[in-house]
Amino acid sequence: MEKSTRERILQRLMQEDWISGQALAEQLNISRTAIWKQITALKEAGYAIESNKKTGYHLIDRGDHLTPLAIEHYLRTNTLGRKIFHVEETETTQRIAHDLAQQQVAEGMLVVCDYQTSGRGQLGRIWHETKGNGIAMSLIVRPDVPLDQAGQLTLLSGLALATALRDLDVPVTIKWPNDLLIAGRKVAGILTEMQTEGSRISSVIIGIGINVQHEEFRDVIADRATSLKLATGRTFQRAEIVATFLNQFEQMYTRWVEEGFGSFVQAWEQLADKLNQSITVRSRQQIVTGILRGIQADGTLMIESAQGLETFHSAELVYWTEN
Ligand code: BTX
Repeated sequence: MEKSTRERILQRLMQEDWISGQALAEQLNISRTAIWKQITALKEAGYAIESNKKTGYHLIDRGDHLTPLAIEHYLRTNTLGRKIFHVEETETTQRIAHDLAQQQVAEGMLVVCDYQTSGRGQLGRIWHETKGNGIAMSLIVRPDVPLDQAGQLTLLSGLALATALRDLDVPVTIKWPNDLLIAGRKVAGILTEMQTEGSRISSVIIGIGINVQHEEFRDVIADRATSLKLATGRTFQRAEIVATFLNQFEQMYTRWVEEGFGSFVQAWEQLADKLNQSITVRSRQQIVTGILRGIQADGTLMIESAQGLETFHSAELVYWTEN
């Protein structure tokens, strides 16, 4: 996607310590007045920029902006997230990603927004967001694997996100199949949805919601939610989290397409919440309580109950009563 003049100025400010208005004007082939107008707009958008008559402009603080430019700054991928569709506000990034996927956009396109007003969870549930605090993103992938393996992408994305957050010193665990927790509270959720063409996968939309800067939550989730800030006392750059996830996920995804999920089982189990502890599982057919023993090579959950070892392909671990 073409970078706007504003994004190009910001990019130059990120690359240089100080840069003069004259140099910017020459490099972007626009007038110094136009540069000055864009700098003013950037300041209004929350970027702290120092101006000096002699030395020009200096970016003091990048702020916590979830823009393509800010994400690219941390991105080390070849394909994933190299094209970003950014909107300030939308009902759900999943809808936009589904539409883009149908327009045949290439694998790796990321949809990201600053504020999602009607985020979707599983089974028609709601994913709550407050403006400017979280990350809501949807990644479009087109894996050439059999249909029945697509569900493993939920586990793989959870593993990549957990690994990325641990790289940022956040002690997350994974609640099978699609949630990330810190000390038993939900900090992130994953929703994967598939588009098919006959018996082929056309695309998988991996939707990820992460609570980052929240200091409180609305009543309905106050007993179960946490944010990176609440749990660690630190502030985070949301763009860095997005990019760190993509950097991690691209490596895992490439290996998964070639080799399958089996080689990720051990890493996944190391981060599994309640491994070897008692847990209740609810599937469409039954509710079972037993010991969580881990997952099989295809991602199926293993529970050791009074009946012996039981496996679950699609089910939910009961931590809270749903509302
Ligand atoms: P889930 O169905 O496992 O989780 C939804 C449940 O989690 C809710 O019923 C509620 O109890 C709780 N919950 C809702 N919001 C939050 C929150 N912010 N923090 C903690 N707990 C919460 C999880 O579904 C999958 C969520 C995916 C969200 C992403 S955001 C980007 C993409 N776009 C979109 O519309 N959905 C995905």
